[in-house]
Amino acid sequence: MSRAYIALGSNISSREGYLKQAIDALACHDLITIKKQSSIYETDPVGYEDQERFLNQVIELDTTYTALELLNICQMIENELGRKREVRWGPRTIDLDILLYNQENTMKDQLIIPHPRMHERAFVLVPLVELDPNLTIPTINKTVREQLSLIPNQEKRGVIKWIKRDGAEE
Ligand code: A4P
Ligand code: MG
Repeated sequence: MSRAYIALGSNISSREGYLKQAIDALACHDLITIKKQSSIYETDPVGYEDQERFLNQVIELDTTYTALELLNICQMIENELGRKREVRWGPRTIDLDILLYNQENTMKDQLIIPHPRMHERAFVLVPLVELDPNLTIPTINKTVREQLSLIPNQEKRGVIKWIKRDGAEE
């Protein structure tokens, strides 16, 4: 059995709906068991900034799929949920990134694990610390808590726990 962490992100309405549908679609697989879900965070866009704010979340799962099989499943779910790839880092119904797979270090054409930008991103580290602060990122040999403490406060302020309000736009 392998343990993986997946980051989810959406900035096209209904953002919460897309997060939920993606988690449900992963949970449908017999060989995947979702163990934990972080809170949902509303986050300022990073990289390409001229776009709507994201909802981001991280989940922990156990699986007997290989990392590549898991990537294929994630990409199928992205396609089913209407993901279009027009602008790099641009708006998306759903993005599913594999952050960690056991403590493996993988660099293939289609798959890099740990995700190469995870350690720079408050929108990944904040929810990940919530799931397990002592998790190690093997490429930098630091725990996620240690790594989050190195992120500038200004970036952390762009990651706010999201609370659903009745009637509000999701
Ligand atoms: N790929 C390689 N490694 C992985 C991995 N560990 N997990 C390949 C998933 N995919 C991986 O991804 C491009 C290619 O990366 C895939 O074909 C896969 O084989 P993509 O999902 O098609 O394109 P993308 O999402 O635009 O690229 P990427 O690299 O996932 O983007 P990032 O770096 O994740 O940035 N701001 C906020 N606040 N919240 C966000 O969620 N997301 C992005 C996307 C930018 N800014 C954001 C957010
Ligand atoms: Mg992606």
